[in-house]
Amino acid sequence: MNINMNPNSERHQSVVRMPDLAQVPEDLVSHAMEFQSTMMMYSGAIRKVKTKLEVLNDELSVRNQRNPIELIKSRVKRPKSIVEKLQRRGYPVTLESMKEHLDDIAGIRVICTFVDEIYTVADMLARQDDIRIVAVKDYIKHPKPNGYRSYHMIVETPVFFSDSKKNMRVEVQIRTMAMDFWASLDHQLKYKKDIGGAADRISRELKECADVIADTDQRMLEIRQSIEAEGGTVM
Ligand code: 0O2
Repeated sequence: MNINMNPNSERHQSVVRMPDLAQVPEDLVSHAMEFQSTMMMYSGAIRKVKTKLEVLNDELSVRNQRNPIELIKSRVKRPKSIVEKLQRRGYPVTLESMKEHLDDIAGIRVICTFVDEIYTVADMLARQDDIRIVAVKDYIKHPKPNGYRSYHMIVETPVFFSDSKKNMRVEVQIRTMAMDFWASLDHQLKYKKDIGGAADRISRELKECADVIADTDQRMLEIRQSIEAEGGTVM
């Protein structure tokens, strides 16, 4: 592509011309601000639930001499993903519709070392009195047909702002490192559209890998339990 770098040329001006903000319709500006403020609330909810998980991790690591949580990742869903998900499900693409229909705008992913710790962390979070469990999907006991494994909770918790208290929903996905490795690759591969006739074979291979990973997770847990039964500790 040939781009004219002369700043005085008409072509250059057309490339760099910025929108005149005074011309941007007022309702667009107010919608943008409303969207930004809603996203700020979801960020607040993430921070609150993430802190709870960090405190639990600290407590468990003192008690068991081991960190059950390897890593906590979080994100607010990107506007493009929000629009795509609403459209895919046939909902209107509005802020109200997003708040009503999507429970994973605020997302936290907790990576545990061993499978049993997933349930320990989930139970401890669920028992807190300012956490309401909206839904649970146990894709570990009931893996998806493609092999996806993870423990999903939608939780609702009050978050306090300057002049209001809002009950905010957060999706918490809890999984082992091995499950996370598999899910990340699976997610990336979903965007590779040009695999054509290899799609069936790749899905089959991914499913086989998911099963091997689940078996390895189980065996690692059993090894840890054998060490503990002998009076040892796993750091
Ligand atoms: P992204 O880009 O990760 O945010 P539901 O709420 O029950 O109507 P939903 O939202 O599909 O339906 O719920 P589900 O099944 O609990 O899945 C929610 C999220 O789990 C997905 O979000 C993914 O993050 C993850 N997930 C579910 N299934 C798979 C899978 O087969 N492979 C991988 N890699 N991840 C999966 P999004 O919005 O689909 O995507």
